[in-house]
Amino acid sequence: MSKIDYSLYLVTDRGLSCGRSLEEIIEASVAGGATIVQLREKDASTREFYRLAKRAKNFLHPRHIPLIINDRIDIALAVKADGLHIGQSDMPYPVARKLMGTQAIIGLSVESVQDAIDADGWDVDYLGISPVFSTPTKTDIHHQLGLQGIRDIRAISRHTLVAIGGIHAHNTAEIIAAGADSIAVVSDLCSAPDPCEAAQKLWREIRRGRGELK
Ligand code: TZP
Ligand code: MG
Repeated sequence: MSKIDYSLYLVTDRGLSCGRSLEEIIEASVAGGATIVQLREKDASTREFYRLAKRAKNFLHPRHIPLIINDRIDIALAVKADGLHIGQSDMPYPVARKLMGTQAIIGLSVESVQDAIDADGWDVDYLGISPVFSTPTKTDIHHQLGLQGIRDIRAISRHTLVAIGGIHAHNTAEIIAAGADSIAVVSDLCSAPDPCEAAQKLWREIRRGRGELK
């Protein structure tokens, strides 16, 4: 796959999708400009996750939108997803890289400057820096990075930085301006009454943060 555009990264959660299907959320978000999609379905059985991932891939592949699987390397391999996202307590990065191969996109969550320093010697494709702000979507994290945390990680990391956690249109521009290359969101798209419109709104703020719009 050619250069990956991480600008607007949808992370799915069917539990937050107000009864709508995964496809509905993905289709509408992509129509509004989502550039990459991660399936993060913590409550799905293996069979269910596999089916969801197959369907997502069938939709995304012809549109050249990368499909990333959260945590489940078996599912990522089974559906030939474009990549895998791992956290600090998931499969160690070197093992994941060995299993996924050199062409796969691998993203790693970091929650501190030290995590980012530790990742510097690895050829991860991006760092998910999290959580920028506290969020009801993920409650097992105690420390929020804030804008200063983004600046601190930007100052020491050579990697692409994808910010996640409590991100909405109102704080997107300042997150990008603080040094994040892009944003990942769960609830802002999955729970939006109109995910297409929500994605368009986020894109305007990404551009504003990049200094491309007033
Ligand atoms: N990792 C760190 S925060 C988070 C994840 C998966 C959840 C982000 O959810 P939301 O709804 O975009 O705040
Ligand atoms: Mg994980």
